[in-house]
Amino acid sequence: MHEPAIPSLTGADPEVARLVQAEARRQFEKIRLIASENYVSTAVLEATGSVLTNKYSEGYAGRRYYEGQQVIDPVEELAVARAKTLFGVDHANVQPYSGSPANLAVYLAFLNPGDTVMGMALPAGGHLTHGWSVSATGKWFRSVQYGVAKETGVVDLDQVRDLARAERPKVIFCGGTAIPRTIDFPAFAEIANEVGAVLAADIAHIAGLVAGGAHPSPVGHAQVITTTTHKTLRGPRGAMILTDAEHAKAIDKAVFPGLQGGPHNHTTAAIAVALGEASEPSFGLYAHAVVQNARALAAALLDRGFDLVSGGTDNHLILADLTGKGIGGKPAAKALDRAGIEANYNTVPFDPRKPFDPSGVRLGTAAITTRGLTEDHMPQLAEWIDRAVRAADDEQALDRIAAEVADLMAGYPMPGWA
Ligand code: DSN
Repeated sequence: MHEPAIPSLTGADPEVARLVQAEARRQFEKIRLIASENYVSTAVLEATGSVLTNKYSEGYAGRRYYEGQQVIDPVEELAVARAKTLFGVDHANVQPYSGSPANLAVYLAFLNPGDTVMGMALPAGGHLTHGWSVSATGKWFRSVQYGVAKETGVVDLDQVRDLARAERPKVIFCGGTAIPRTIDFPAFAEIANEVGAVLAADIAHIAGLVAGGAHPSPVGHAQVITTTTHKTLRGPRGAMILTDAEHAKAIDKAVFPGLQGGPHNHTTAAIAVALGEASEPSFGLYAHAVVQNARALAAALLDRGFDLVSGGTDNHLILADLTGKGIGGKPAAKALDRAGIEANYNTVPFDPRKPFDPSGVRLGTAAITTRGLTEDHMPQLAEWIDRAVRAADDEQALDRIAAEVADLMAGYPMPGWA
């Protein structure tokens, strides 16, 4: 049963309640390896579901366009203060609705349409909003894109430097959505300084690892840091922008009134709760365990002949190229899902296949670590993944794996399910 219980919803709208219960059960029974997902605490769920959703509060604390902010102002101030302390930054804006709006605020703050932005190409591991062609950021700005070296699968900083010197971008993005290795923030900062660009570090994937000391921090290197709050940071769906003092005002103006109306105050409260949780010593242990689990899973997959981009991982994320296994990423992800193992198909660098039918799957260990799985479970996970990929057309074999998976996960509690 969903926890907190949902008796009012069940009475008022049994159809929606049934779907919520079904999703809670699904999350409980599966091994969730989608690298951008996690399980929030029951406290975060309660804050998200609170009456704060009823309130409008355009503006910032002490400077709102609506009355009745006696409670909302301290909520937002608390979230801001916790973000500043946790990450050690001068300024935090906790209002962006999610990661893409947070990144758009960087464009609005520091670029005019047609100006040059540089980011990591989507197929190399970047994000749509780092200037990829189909995104507004690639259509309305002059975007130049860097990638990874073919031999190593890791970002080619010489290429980044050469491109930056030639193209003189006003903003450089580092970070992305499918980067299994440590991001070298000091090296990016050196390049950005040389060409006079603002360095924006998008740490959406690794924010929890940074907060927990399991990945180097971009603070002191990137003037602007964007992040979602719901991946390794384990908060509600939302985002933040962290800046130094110099870039604070431009970012605040870009978020509101530049891009957004009223902030989602129930989300702001839940972000504050998650930031409080991430300040506890136990969160540092969690962040390190996420990385240990990813390393152990990568090693077990390599033992089973999987080809991993960059040869492994330094963080929570693994990108497997399934070409050698004779299956595309999409049929593999569908087979894994039927086998109770949730992942997403993903392009790999230099992928000869199309983005909607690419060669890879992306795996992450943030959610299973929250459930309590350890390095000792990773060989078993790799065995199930291998079996599922081999038996992709055999529904009975996949269902047998799903039953084994559900059996294991039944022993590991899930916040949100009782
Ligand atoms: N959808 C996010 C992810 O899965 O990484 C990025 O937008």
